[in-house]
Amino acid sequence: MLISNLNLGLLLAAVASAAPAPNLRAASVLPLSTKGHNIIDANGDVFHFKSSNWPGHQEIMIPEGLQHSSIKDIVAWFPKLGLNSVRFTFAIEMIDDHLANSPNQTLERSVLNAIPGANGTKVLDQILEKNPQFTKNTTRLQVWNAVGKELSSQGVIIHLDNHVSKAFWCCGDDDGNGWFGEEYFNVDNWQRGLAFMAKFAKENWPTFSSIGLRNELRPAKVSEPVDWYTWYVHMTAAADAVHEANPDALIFFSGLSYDTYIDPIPLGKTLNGTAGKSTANKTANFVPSDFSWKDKIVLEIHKYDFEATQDDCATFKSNWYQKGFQSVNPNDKATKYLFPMVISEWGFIQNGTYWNQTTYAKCLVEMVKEYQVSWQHWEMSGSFYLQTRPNRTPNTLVGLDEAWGLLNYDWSSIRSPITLENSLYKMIDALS
Ligand SMILES: *[C@@H]1O[C@H](CO)[C@@H](O)[C@H](O)[C@H]1NC(C)=O
Ligand SMILES: *[C@@H]1O[C@H](CO)[C@@H](O)[C@H](O)[C@H]1NC(C)=O
Ligand SMILES: *[C@@H]1O[C@H](CO)[C@@H](O)[C@H](O)[C@H]1NC(C)=O
Ligand SMILES: *[C@@H]1O[C@H](CO)[C@@H](O)[C@H](O)[C@H]1NC(C)=O
Ligand SMILES: *[C@@H]1O[C@H](CO)[C@@H](O)[C@H](O)[C@H]1NC(C)=O
Ligand SMILES: *[C@@H]1O[C@H](CO)[C@@H](O)[C@H](O)[C@H]1NC(C)=O
Ligand SMILES: CC(=O)N[C@H]1CO[C@H](CO)[C@@H](O)[C@@H]1O
Repeated sequence: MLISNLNLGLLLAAVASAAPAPNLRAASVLPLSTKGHNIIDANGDVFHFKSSNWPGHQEIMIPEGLQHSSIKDIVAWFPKLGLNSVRFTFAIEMIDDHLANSPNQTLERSVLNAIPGANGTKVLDQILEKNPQFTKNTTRLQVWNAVGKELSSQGVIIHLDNHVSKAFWCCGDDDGNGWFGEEYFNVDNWQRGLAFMAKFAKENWPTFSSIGLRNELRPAKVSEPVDWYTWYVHMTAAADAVHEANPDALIFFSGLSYDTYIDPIPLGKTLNGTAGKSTANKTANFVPSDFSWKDKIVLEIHKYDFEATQDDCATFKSNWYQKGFQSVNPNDKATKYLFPMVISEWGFIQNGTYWNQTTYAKCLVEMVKEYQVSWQHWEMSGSFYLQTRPNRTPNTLVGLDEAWGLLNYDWSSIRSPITLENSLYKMIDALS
């Protein structure tokens, strides 16, 4: 963002007049709730998430980047880039370990179990050097707590996202994390973990606002039946658990097929089971007034550019609209229920040219301008501690660069200023 002299002047004036600290300002807009297709803050004003993702769901199960930078410096990037919030991703495995009082939760065991040998020792030493408030015995949850507290003290609104059950890169077909009842996706542990984190965040982080029930649900060969009826049963039960643990939190509902569509919910379609399976002939209807959390429901959708789109923006928008944006259009006769929509993942390679190689970046901005929906960019991270992907050779890479990250490899500066000027900053402007 170009900080003009005028903005700088205002900033200095604000500092001089002892404006409330960012933490108090941010916390004072909470809790959030919904009204029709809007998210509204505690003062009744429309609120938009302008976020980037900060992953913490991979093998080590602590937020990425701590071997390169202090928590304080990483958190400072959010306001510096003009973002008001973070989508903070976690694994259910972390809560399972915590509740089992596992010895593997310490920083030392977390790092060395994930990266055995000298490479792991080096990462551990770097984390402790950059963040000397921790020791080898600090637990994952203590690290999370420190990060959440720093986000709160710098006024960054916190949205938690349950990204996976078993902690590794998300998401692939049949990777065990994709659908209810799949190899790692134990439904009871998932609901317990969501409730735990919603409560933990409420008790510890003044700027905690919301939680996403599950990232990118997707088909699986061995799991409960993959259908909207099953979605309804488990997602509404999870929302009950979250709401009981933290009645203030917004609850984000993702759709099917890697969260690329959720239109049956705003359209009020019957949610069906699957012929020949245990859900055959079963149906449900997602009627918001049925739920005690009716004013906390937010829909989320993801959009990437896998088809390298060259569509003009009118085409891009009308195709995408059909996937769930009926929820934010009171004038659409097909819309049965209004809900706020959040584009909870979008992004692309930050290499200085891709933003203009397809129409994706430009059309996303137009979509946000037209429908005034919140968004959460993928992602802040310049690199990962390690990343294991089932279908890649080698499976595991230590210290992998993240070419899509807003930050560079060692999290010390912006990776591609021209890309930011033509995407992230325009997405911010689209909501001002
Ligand atoms: C701790 O991690 C080690 C190494 O991965 C594993 O063998 C052990 O079973 C784990 N212990 C618990 C209690 O999870
Ligand atoms: C340690 O990491 C480097 C890359 O940073 C890699 O080349 C090497 O194979 C790793 N060693 C082990 C034992 O995994
Ligand atoms: C970590 O815990 C172990 C076992 O309880 C203890 O012996 C050791 O002194 C602790 N180390 C630090 C740095 O706190
Ligand atoms: C469920 O089945 C009914 C009847 O066939 C159909 O009208 C409806 O569109 C189906 N729902 C979804 C979400 O496809
Ligand atoms: C589902 O409904 C069909 C048609 O009414 C019926 O033939 C079938 O037995 C039912 N299946 C189950 C599992 O109830
Ligand atoms: C950026 O990435 C795109 C997609 O991979 C590629 O086509 C393009 O050549 C890259 N640009 C640069 C400068 O490397
Ligand atoms: C796809 C796209 O947005 N292309 C643009 C790339 O930049 C040139 C020059 O600024 C524009 O004319 C293109 O429309």
